[in-house]
Amino acid sequence: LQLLEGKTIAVMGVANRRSIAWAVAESVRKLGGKLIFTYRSDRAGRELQRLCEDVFGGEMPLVVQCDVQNEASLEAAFAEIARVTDCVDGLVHSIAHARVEDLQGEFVDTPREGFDLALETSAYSLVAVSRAVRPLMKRGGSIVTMSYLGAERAVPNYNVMGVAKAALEASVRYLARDLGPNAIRVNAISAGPIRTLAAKGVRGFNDVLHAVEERAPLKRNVTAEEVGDVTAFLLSDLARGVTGEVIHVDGGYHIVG
Ligand code: 0WD
Repeated sequence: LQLLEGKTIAVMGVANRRSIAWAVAESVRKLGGKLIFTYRSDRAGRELQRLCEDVFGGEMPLVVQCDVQNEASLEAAFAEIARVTDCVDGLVHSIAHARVEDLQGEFVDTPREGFDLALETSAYSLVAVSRAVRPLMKRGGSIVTMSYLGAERAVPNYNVMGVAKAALEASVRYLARDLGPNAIRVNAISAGPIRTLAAKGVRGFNDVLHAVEERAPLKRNVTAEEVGDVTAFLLSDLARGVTGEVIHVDGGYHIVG
């Protein structure tokens, strides 16, 4: 089944092989999509280079640096993407950041700088990236971002990131409204907890994993591959009627009391 054949998909946010974004890339590749990657840190860039060499061998995808907190970096990255490909059909935003000290203790203590940083990197970045990719989505397109239950509920320790995810999910709805007339769909996946680099920053993450195993209808945690597959679905024409939506890929955890 080559659901993404003929489509070019830009994937942002691979830090290493455990990243959700890398699992998304694997799903896209299996379904015949052509990939473009963006990364922030030099370390992530080297990791990505290694991962791509393993998987793509001779046919290396375009890999560009893009720090979403830096307007010049964003502009340069999308200018480079525009030089190499005339059309982008999908974009995966798998980016978030907050200071470790703001992901523990009481939310009420979050200082202004920590709040601003989390919201800028994790929520505003989707707005900036959507604006940058819009002119490249000439045949319409699909934008997918990664959220978490902390957007809807006050989850222990998730704190400022929960507020950032709430802003992210609201941004999905407003972006869907703006870009819909251009046949560009915008959706989020609310993923269950997955052991990644970013997850290491959240206090009590193991307890969260255990709670899902115990209480989720599927009685287990989800994998990055499962998130990758639903992302691929949202990127594909099978989801052509879906926009402004948040799909939970969490083993059903959010529905139980
Ligand atoms: O349990 C989890 N792991 C869940 C993650 C559950 C539900 C949602 N998510 C979300 C995260 O909040 C995030 O939005 O999924 C997304 C991807 O997270 P991940 O795969 O868990 O984390 P990781 O592998 O650490 O990738 C996050 C990456 C950063 O890694 P580095 O080490 O380079 O900071 O986000 C990127 C970066 O690649 N990133 C940025 N990229 C560009 N510009 C920036 C930035 N300013 N900041 C962070």
